[in-house]
Amino acid sequence: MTAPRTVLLTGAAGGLGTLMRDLLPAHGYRLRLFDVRPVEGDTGDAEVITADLADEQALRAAVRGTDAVLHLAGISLESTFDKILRANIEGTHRLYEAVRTEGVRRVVFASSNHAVGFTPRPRGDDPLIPIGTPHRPDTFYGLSKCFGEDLAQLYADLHGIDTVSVRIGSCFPEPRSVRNLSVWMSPADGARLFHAALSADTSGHTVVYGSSANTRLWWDLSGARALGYEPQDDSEVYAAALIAQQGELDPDEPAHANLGGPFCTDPPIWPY
Ligand code: NAI
Ligand code: 15L
Repeated sequence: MTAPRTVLLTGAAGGLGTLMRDLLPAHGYRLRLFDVRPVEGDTGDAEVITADLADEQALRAAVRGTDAVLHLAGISLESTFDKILRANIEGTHRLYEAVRTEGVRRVVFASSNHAVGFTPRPRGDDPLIPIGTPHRPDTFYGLSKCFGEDLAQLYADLHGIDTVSVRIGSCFPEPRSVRNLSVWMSPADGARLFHAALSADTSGHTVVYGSSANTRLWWDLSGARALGYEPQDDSEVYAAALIAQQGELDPDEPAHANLGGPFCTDPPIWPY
């Protein structure tokens, strides 16, 4: 496919959206920013749309004329089922309907490690978690990401819309926990991976894990690399300080046993 140039960035006012709207233009994109909250700060020459994913007309207008969508908008932590249903499940469905109606051919979907959060994390010489591991959500939030991935598959099979679903680990400026050391995606690597996902010559629905090339990696990054992603960062530079502060992960702790970490306990416990 031709490399997309104009990209609709949903969730542009959020943490990851704010990082990506700074970093993605350097990869050659002109961004259109969409969020239910006003997008604060310098938006450069980007067009800004303040609207809810529930607003079909606003979504259609937002999608119209773009080459691809990077879909970050939604509730990003555990919440009530009703709130998750509205923002993540119905919202993502409405977005795909707008994409289908307006003839956009590529979506990059911000899935999450929490779609497979109850998968036991590797220990010792265990193999890395493969991309084909079955859905095993740890929260209603994770369940909505399973839905998003399946929705992407449906729209690929039925309507020929290509999606790359990125099961993001933790994308913050720095890792915040010992668990994050295994799943952290630096913002710069995040931009590299989203760029690869937006522009790769791939069709149908592709699912990849999203992280930096961490020494303590828990999952297989080969799918992301096959898109052309070349991670440059490793969380190991933060390891000594975080371990001194929080201690090593305890394999007998329920909050440390699985990929999703503290999302697997009720309620989830900080730090993630
Ligand atoms: P965030 O909570 O900071 O940002 C989400 C944005 O979506 C907010 O600005 C919010 O206003 C917007 N939003 C929520 N509901 C909306 C609606 N109905 N209509 C329009 N906009 C709406 O989350 P963050 O950290 O920026 O994450 C972005 C995406 O990436 C989320 O989908 C999240 O699930 C996913 N993700 C993020 C990870 C991370 O480490 N930051 C890890 C795994 C997945
Ligand atoms: C996610 O899916 C969340 O959106 C993000 O805020 C982090 O908590 C991340 O997972 C994580 O697993 O650390």
